[in-house]
Amino acid sequence: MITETIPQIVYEKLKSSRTIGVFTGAGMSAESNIPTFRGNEGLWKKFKPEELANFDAFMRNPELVWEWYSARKKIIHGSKPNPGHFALAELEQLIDEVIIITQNIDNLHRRAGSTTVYELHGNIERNYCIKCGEHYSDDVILSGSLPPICTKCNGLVRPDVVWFGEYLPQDEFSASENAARMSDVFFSLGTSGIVYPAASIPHIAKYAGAFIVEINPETTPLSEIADITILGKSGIILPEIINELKSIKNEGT
Ligand code: BJW
Ligand code: ZN
Repeated sequence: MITETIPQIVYEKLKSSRTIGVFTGAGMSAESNIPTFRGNEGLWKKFKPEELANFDAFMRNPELVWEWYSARKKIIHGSKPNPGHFALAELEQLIDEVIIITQNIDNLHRRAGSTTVYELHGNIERNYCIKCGEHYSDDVILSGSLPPICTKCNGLVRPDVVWFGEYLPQDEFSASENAARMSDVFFSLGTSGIVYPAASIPHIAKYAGAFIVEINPETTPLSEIADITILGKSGIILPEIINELKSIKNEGT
C-alpha cells in the first residue's frame, strides 16, 4: 500500500513487536541539511557518486576526491541530528530491541542517542593510511594540506568509508543480516535502495516475515517489497509515529 498518511496497521504491528530493524540512507539526514547522493539539489551534482567514491578515482586524482570529502566533513561536523533521528532513539524506550542499520557515514544516529547502530559504509570521521593503516583524526586531517600524507610512511591517507567495488565490513554486515531476520517490523527510511549489498538487507527482513514500512517522499525499488510505503519525510513522519505509539502504550498501562 502506498499512502501519504500513517495507517492504523503500522501501530498494531509496532505494539506487538519485540525487535525492530531500521535501515537508513541519505534521506534520513536530508533534514539535517546533509545533501543526498542522487537528489537534484547540492553542490556536487556535476559528479555521480560512482565517479568519486571509488579507489581508482582516488588514486587518479586524490586532490579532487579529498576536496569532496573535506567539504562533506565540514557540513557533517556542523550538522545536528534531526527529529527523525531523535524519534528513533526514543523508540528504544517503547520497544525491547531497536537495531539501526545505516548506510550513512555521518554518525547522526549515535549522536541522537541510538545505542545499537551498524554502519555498513563506514564513518567519515575516521581516516587511515592506505599503505601502513595508521589512523588519523579529522582534527589532524582538516588542519593540514590535502591530500593528507601519512607522517609514518608517506602513504596517502583516505577516509574510512566504503567505496564502490570494496567489501562492506563483514561483522557489521553479518550482524545486520541477523537483525533483519529477527525483526518483527522493519523500517526502510530515506534510501533509494539501489546500492548493493546494503539494499539486500530489507529483502532479507521481508523473506524472514517482517512487516516492512518504507518512509520516503518518493517510491523506490524497495516499495515493491514494502507492506506500507508512506510518502513523506522521515523527520516529520517518524516523530508522528513515535508520539502516537507512546500514547497508545500509555493507554494500555
Ligand atoms: C528522503 C528525504 C527525507 C530525500 N526523508 N527520505 C550492478 C548491479 C548490482 C550491483 C552492482 C552493479 N554494478 C556494481 C555493483 C555493486 C555496487 C552497486 O551496488 N552499484 C549500484 C549503484 C549499481 N556496490 C558496491 O560496489 C559495494 N561493494 C560491493 O559490491 O562489494 C563486493 C565486491 C567487491 C569487490 C569486487 C566486486 C564486488 C560498495 C558500495 C559502496 C557505496 N558507497 C557509497 C559512498 C559511501 C561513502 C561516502 O559517503 O562518501 O555509499 S555510494 C552512496 O550510495 C553511499 C550511500 O550509502 C549509498 C546509498 O545511497 P542512499 O543512502 O540510498 O542515498 P540516495 O541519495 O541514493 O537516496 C536518498 C533517498 O532519500 C531518495 O530515495 C530520496 O527520495 C529520499 N529522501 N529526502 C526521507 N526528508
Ligand atoms: Zn602510513
